[in-house]
Amino acid sequence: MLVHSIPTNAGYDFASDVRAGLTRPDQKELPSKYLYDDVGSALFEVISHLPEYGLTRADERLLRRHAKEIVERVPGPVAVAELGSGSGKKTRWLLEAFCRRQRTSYYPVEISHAALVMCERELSDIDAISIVGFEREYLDGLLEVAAYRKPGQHLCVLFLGSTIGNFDRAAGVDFLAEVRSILQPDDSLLLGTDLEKSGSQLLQAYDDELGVTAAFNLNLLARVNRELAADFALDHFEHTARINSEARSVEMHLVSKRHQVVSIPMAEVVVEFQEGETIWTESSHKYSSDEIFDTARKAGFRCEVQWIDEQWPFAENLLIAE
Ligand code: AVJ
Repeated sequence: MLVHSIPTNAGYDFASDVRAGLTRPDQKELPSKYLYDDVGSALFEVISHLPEYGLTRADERLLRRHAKEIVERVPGPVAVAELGSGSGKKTRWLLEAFCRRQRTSYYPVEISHAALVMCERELSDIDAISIVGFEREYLDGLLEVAAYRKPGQHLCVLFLGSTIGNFDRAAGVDFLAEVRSILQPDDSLLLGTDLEKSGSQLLQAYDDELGVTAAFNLNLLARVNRELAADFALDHFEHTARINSEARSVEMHLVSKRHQVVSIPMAEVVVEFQEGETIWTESSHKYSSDEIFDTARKAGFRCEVQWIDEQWPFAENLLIAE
């Protein structure tokens, strides 16, 4: 066992993204990737245990139940990269199966330092594993991982938890095509996708009774306060979840409860909010099981196998690079 971490080289600029998002003429927005600072990652971890939010448990069930078969279907020998490892808990079943087949290098790519540390700690006891974590954005991290590839070694990329859903459908295809461009034929991508379900089930999942998702969403404003010296009054904003039936997504917004002016010194901007105006912070697109075959093809993969959970509509899709 070896655990090693490559620290951040922050390839993003929080201040300019906040400024750009909050000065848009129509719908104000903040990019959802900023939900995951250390506090936000910890809150998401709690969300994944909520009874209303079945997504993570479905993902885990599928990986646990089918780990052996998934690994048998992945062209080897492989190094395993994971985009957004989170705590690493659900990856255990897969990595144990990989490590039973061969000694395996695992490269988690994760923007949250705390999540990366947790994941390394969680998985370091697996026999025949070596872990090198990259504190990077997905594509930057994957490019570095690909540079570590040994001759004859395939890459298997894990993109679990339906993070793909945060992109709209077209951007999702573009992202997968970018991943594909870093890969070689017969490399693989295990893609987790949340499937379509009823509006009421989605609204409960994204606006839970305890208010954890509300805290997760509001933490984004708290983060702007902490890191950019802003003066958002959190109790003047309210979390809400909305169904977008045209996009087949559920959206999170922060609603301004009154007319207000907020200054964000380190983004060099002052922002005015009307009563009822919202900041759009996340979209979570839901897929039909069929369209994933088409999505894969458009991005230069073929979807070889799909495993679907019976309790909570969710699919694990094994994509092979063509
Ligand atoms: C981690 C992106 C899959 O979209 O369901 C959970 C994040 N947002 N509750 C999702 C989230 C609100 C989650 N993903």
